[in-house]
Amino acid sequence: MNAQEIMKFFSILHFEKSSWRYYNTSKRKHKDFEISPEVAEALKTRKPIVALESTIISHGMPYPQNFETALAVENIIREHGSIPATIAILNGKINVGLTPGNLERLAKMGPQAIKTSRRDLAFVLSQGMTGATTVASTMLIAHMAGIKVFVTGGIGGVHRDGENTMDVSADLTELGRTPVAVVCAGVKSILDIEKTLEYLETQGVAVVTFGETKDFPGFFTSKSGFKSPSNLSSTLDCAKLIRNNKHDLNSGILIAVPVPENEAAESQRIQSAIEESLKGAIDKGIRGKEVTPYLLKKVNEMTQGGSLKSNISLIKNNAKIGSQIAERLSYLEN
Ligand code: PSU
Ligand code: MN
Repeated sequence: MNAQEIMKFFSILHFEKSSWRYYNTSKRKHKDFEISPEVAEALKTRKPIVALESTIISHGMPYPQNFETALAVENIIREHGSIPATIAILNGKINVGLTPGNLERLAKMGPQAIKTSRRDLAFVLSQGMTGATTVASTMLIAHMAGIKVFVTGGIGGVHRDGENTMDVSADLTELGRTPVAVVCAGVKSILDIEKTLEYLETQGVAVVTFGETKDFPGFFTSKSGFKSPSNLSSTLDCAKLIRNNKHDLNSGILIAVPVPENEAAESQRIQSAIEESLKGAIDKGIRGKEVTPYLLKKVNEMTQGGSLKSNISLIKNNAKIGSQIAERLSYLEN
């Protein structure tokens, strides 16, 4: 820190009672913001970094597959040139970059960790709780830490019957307001894919399909039957998109990578499991933040782990592509 930075640091400490303003203005210096040595070093030396969410670990997959996948995904990111930064809230502290021990702790906690979206952040932090971050809150924290690329499996969206329930994931509004590129496998048909794409347009989110086709992927299947506004077929082109977005706009980007054909789940079996689970959710009166985890769990049970297997392969594929995108972006920026 030079003298000017030190002055700024203390003036913020002195005048900013609200820790949120403090995060925004001084980013990495907050006492509740723990950055792992590996990620801190990568930020300092401008190495490519890929953010990862933690709700997928606690609420998206069962133990021990969630732990094994979290470790494997981090390694794939390293193998393809970037540094992984898994984000979570541990005992009221925002952590960027988790130790394997902490990844395991979250994996074992499962839904006992609080599913923490943007709305829940202040509560979880103020109560010193342990929270797993969703796409929305992971984007927000990644942006504060200076990370521009984020890899996950699938994002939240407009739920079926969302026009009546108004159940629209905060992931979509976050994409509209936070300049981070989210690499995912599209949107699951537990959601209304068409309305999700409409809502992303309303929010001004740049949506691209990675590859030769414009079809927006349907998570378990490479095609959802709905079109993306555009497609890009190289990781360098994705990096250029991120670079231009960053210069001119403040909104996010969604890069949808179709599941590799040989890993696609048996679509008929998954589709009927989804329909069945949706009925179950309505009958049981499952609402709000419980809906997505409930459906993921049920679909996995009903396909005897078939959906989980496909889920794991596609997130690994996303990790590879996302790491390459971050690497190309860093090449363009340095
Ligand atoms: N979709 C998945 N797996 C997941 C999620 C969604 O296929 O693990 C998680 C992500 O963390 C996402 C969140 O941000 O669920 C969305 O929840 P909601 O619909 O309540 O916003
Ligand atoms: Mn919701």
